[in-house]
Amino acid sequence: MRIDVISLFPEFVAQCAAFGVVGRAGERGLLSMHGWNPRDYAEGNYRRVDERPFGGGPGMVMLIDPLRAAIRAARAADPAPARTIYMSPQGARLDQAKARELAGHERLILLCGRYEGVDERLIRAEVDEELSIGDYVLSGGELAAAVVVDAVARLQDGALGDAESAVQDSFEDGLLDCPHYTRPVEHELGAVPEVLMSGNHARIAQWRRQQSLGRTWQRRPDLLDEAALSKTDRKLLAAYRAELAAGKGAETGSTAASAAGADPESDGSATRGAARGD
Ligand code: 9D3
Repeated sequence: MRIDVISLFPEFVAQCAAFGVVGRAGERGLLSMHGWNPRDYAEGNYRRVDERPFGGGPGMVMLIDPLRAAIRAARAADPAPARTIYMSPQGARLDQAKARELAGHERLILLCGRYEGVDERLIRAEVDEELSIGDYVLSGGELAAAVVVDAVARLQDGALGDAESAVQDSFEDGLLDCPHYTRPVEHELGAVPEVLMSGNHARIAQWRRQQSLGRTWQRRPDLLDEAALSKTDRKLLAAYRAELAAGKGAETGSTAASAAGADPESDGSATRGAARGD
């Protein structure tokens, strides 16, 4: 996959992609990145890329022509068709499904705005979609573009090692991750849950599944569609809630094994929608 970044700070996005999984994807030839600076396509001694907004108001707006010339130069640099995406607070929110969709394109052009944004006519003429990374205010599109590059690069076939792929699988079901522990077993901050030391792989898998369900229910109920859970998952979650209500704290790892027989309809409904004490 090839990603072209249109930005007044194109090296910034490239640097963000230079390390870890994404850096390795570059080294393996799974991802190539190219930066295009609209300043290089601006006219005149001052090479202006922005102007004051018609209608008045604070801030500056990015000019059509330097951006359009940069976008067209990027398109012309490779014959494969590119999806052109404007990183914008007005865009649809990036999520894992969108990352997967974008990862399937052979080419992306990510347009990063600065100042108040870009002239609307440029968006209408040259942009296929607008994309936000969340409801908070950034100073420009570059960090958002770096997020897209990271999310999309790790989805390229061969980008992840075996261990990372296995971890990825457990995320793809839309649940939060289970807690992780490593040595030492005993520490002044506490002990490792006994189940993880048991050597019983079925029990461990069940405990981890229960932790994922329970933590998703507590922290991100918006991610959890309880009706879509399997009967086993509903029982595991009910047992997690029951342990929590009993004040034991389901994260001590005591009773995942007993969950299979628990009543799935027991308790928990009173606290739904509120913080669930973790
Ligand atoms: C404070 C300026 N705001 C006036 C109402 C508008 C505004 C303009 C430009 C807010 C942010 C920006 C710069 N942001 C991006 O370019 C951006 C962004 C973001 O700010 N949040 C989440 N995703 C993205 S994608 C691009």
